[in-house]
Amino acid sequence: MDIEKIRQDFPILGQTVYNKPLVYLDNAATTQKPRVVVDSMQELYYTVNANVHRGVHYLSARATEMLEQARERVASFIGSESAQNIIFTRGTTESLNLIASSFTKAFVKPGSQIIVSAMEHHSNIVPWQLEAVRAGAELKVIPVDENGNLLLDEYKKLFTDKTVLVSVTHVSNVLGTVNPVAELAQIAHSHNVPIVIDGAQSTPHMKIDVRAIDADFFVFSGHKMYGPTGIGVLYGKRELLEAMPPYQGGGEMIKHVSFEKTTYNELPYKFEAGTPDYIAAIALARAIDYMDGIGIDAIEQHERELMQYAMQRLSAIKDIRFIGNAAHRSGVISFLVGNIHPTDMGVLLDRLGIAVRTGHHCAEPLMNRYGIPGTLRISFGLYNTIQEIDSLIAALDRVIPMLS
Ligand code: C6P
Repeated sequence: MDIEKIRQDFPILGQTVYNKPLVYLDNAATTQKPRVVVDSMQELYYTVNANVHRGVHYLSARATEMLEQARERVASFIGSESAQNIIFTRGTTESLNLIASSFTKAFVKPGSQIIVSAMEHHSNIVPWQLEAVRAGAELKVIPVDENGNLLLDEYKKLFTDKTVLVSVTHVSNVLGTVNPVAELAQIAHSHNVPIVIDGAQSTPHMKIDVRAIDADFFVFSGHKMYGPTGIGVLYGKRELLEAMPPYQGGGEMIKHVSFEKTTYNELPYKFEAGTPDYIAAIALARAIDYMDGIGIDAIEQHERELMQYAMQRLSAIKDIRFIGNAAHRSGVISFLVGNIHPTDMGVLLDRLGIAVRTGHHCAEPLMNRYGIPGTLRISFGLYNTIQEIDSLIAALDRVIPMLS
């Protein structure tokens, strides 16, 4: 990978903040966008903008065709059996809310049990709580060990004849743990229970094959993988999506409407009420092309090297405590130093041009599990460099004595 050449594709990375070169290590929150993605959005607005699936005119037909090509592109990117299984949403959060709402209406009864894990993002906890309260269902939680691994034996024990669904993250946004999702799926399926995989933190970093995982649902956000904000994906198995009622009502999701009875459109349109963000969906396909152009394997290898180098340099810091030390990790490193508050460190690092994230990372139950208020988190993208890690270490060497 020619990182210097790649960095030229991301104009934002070339700037200085507080007169310091920007070192962007907050990629798990959102990634920067390459020119091809941003330019494609401008070009689409200038040349093909028209509402999709509605018009008889040239532009509408062209925009519709491009949206459907983008759906095909997303389908092939994650190994979906068909583009009909791909629903465009606003992001991971909306995808999870959609599943929670529609799946619950179809399959959850008073007393039903839904399994999540202790390392979930709030987006994979709160939608289930909202629905569980309404339906009289209960959440059960797979515990994590000290290193940030899911306890598989405990997971197996959580299943009862009331279990209706498992919903777990592929990669933890705090610990970086890559969960054994194919194994989790296989265990769920042995109890005839479907599984949702939150791919928000895996799709930017590794090859995804929803059929190899045998995921019943797989969700992710475009903005975390070099695509635009406001677009996300929900993959679902056909028989489940067919059995679930629509999430929102409105245009496009219907076949016929009368005041007596409405019938619904076929998949995937049944779940896409209203005008979709077709510009962002098409630009997401450009982001996928961009990642594929570099090669997902090359990205994974580069980020692995960054991770190893960062772990080696960070380990030399006195009183550092890593939160998350699983054998299989990706994308993020979370840590604390002595009893310095992570936010204080983050604010001072910012002044030195280093962008990191601090706090609970929308995973408060996980913070409680480790008895900490939050962490300082660095997270990698395909354009980060070894020199940037050196800059981070140099900055930490200045900041830590000031706060100790
Ligand atoms: N995590 C982070 O800095 P949205 O906001 O819908 O694109 O993604 C939500 C989400 C769901 N699951 C996981 C595992 C996530 O990491 C996120 C977003 C960001 O860690 C923002 S809190």
